[in-house]
Amino acid sequence: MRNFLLIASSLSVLTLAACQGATDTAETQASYASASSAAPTAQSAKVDKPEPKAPTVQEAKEFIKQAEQDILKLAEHSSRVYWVNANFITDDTKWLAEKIGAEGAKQSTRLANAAKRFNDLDLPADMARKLDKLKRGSNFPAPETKGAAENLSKIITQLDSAYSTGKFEHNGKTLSLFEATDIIATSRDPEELADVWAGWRQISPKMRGDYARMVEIINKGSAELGFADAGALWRAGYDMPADDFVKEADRLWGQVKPLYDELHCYVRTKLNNEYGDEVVPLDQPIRADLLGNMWGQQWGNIYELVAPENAEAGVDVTRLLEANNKTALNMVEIGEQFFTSMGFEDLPDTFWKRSLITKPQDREVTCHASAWDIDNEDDIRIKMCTKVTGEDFQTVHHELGHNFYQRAYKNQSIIYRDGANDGFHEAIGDMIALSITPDYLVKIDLLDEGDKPSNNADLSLLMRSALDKIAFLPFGLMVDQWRWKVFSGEYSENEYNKGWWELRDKYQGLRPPVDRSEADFDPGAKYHIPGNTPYMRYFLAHILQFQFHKAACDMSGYEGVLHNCSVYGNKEVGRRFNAMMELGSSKPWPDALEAFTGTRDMDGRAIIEYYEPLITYLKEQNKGQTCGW
Ligand code: X8Z
Ligand code: ZN
Repeated sequence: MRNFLLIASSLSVLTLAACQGATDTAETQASYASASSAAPTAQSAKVDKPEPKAPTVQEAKEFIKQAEQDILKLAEHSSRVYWVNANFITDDTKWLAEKIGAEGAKQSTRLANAAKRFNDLDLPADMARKLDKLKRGSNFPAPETKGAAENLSKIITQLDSAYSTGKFEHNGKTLSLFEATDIIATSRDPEELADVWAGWRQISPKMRGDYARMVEIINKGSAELGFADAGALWRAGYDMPADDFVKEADRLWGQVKPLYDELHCYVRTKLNNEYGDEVVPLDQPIRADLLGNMWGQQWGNIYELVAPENAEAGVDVTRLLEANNKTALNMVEIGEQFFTSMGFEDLPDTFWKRSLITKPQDREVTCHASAWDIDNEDDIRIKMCTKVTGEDFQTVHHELGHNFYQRAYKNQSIIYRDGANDGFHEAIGDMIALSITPDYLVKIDLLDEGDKPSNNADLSLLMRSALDKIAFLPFGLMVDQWRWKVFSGEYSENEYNKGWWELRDKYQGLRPPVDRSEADFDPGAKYHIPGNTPYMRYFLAHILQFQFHKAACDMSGYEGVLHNCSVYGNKEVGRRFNAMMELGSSKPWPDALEAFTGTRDMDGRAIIEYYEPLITYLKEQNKGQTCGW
């Protein structure tokens, strides 16, 4: 399933994408044989019923070895199928993706169930960890019922392509998300914004029935794996009890929520100045279409509307890229150069030959950016419909982070070729992008020394960055709050949209620009819902990347303020970063975190330190305002 390859790296991804059909591999025969045709004991012979022999450590070892081989074998095949499907969406490539997805689903279910056989064995920690990962199956597990894997795979393929090929009419023109995104980013006409915002959401009502059926199937699959529902399965992937993870996410949100509240208050006031009381009433959630992003998840595109008054202008990376005639390809080259400056090896030639870097004109592709590891060796690639903008410059670094991580852990067992937790995978490239400071831009000749802003521009730089990173936090949190409630049945099929807006209101303080009802399915208009990618990872990544950045700056001996630190060219930081990355998921994530940062806890204090001057400024500006919604 394409979704499983979004970053082609999470184990669940690989087990589903990679696990081969349940029927006839040598491993299946071996494991079932030993379970069912063991020599009967004297007692069992009497009742003519063989008693299963208790499995041994040696058998567990052989089972794991065979599972690793099976996973690897299917991983490469399915990656190639998904790659072709995502790069040429046609009925035929959908058919191929459906088939291979079903095989993957069946194999991951088979391995998960077979691994349970060793539950009562006292095993070395590493073997127990591998079995535990196998027993969690995939994030979208199919039950063993005949035909379930095929049904699930068909729905997942269909949802993904419905999103990726979605189009709507606006002012007599047919728009895809690619064009609609630009209008939302640049238009300041509330009517036009509302129209395009609602237009894009016409693509998703037809997904609702499929989505509900998918929830039913994966809940059943999760129950067979021993989880209350698919949400419980997802929450179990963090080296701690699932309930503790919920508390952990709440704790982190509690650390950063005060920042978001200040930013929300400030931005609402500025938007009120621009659009007036009717469009932006000061005691209401903010209209979601006014924030420069189709989902109101990153607000950097409205920087001009909210720029701090009297502060020196910062750096506009879009303008710099344009002024220097940089192409999308150049942006990727610059991103690669950052990693190599830290001691990472060049990307392979195949990366440049096989990646998709700009949107093709002649066919349907999945434009949502992704990074791929095709052969679990060195055939790494990105797929992006890159625009020459500061926003996509960030995304390029984000995607390359996935690729460099994949390469760093390639010598681990296939079961461990994954992030320490999924938040780590999303944080690597973002951490690098935090080093794109004015000094760095001068070093790589994108910015003239004479145009470099002075320290008085810090506020502008921080505001631009906070509009993306702080604004993102509650969105990063609410997407899976919604899914968890859908999976648990708290939101039933006829409450999907109501539930979505309940959480958009609660966490983000946003409201829709036009009336919504259950005739809409707004969650389906966000890639990761039809694309079936868990989302909590991005919330965690937004905490972790600042922790990584602080640790990197500390170890480089840097002494200034965090937001001006760049670790460009620092080989020692690269070496230590790699030491964390090459672990993959072979150790519990606190071990990996400790290897790089020296601490075992995720912690929101680094992000607060980073934005410190901005927080002071926002608090001053918000004085006398009634904040909240
Ligand atoms: O989906 C992504 C990446 C691919 S893993 C482009 N991101 C999230 C999103 O676009 O919603 C990165 C930031 C959040
Ligand atoms: Zn990513």
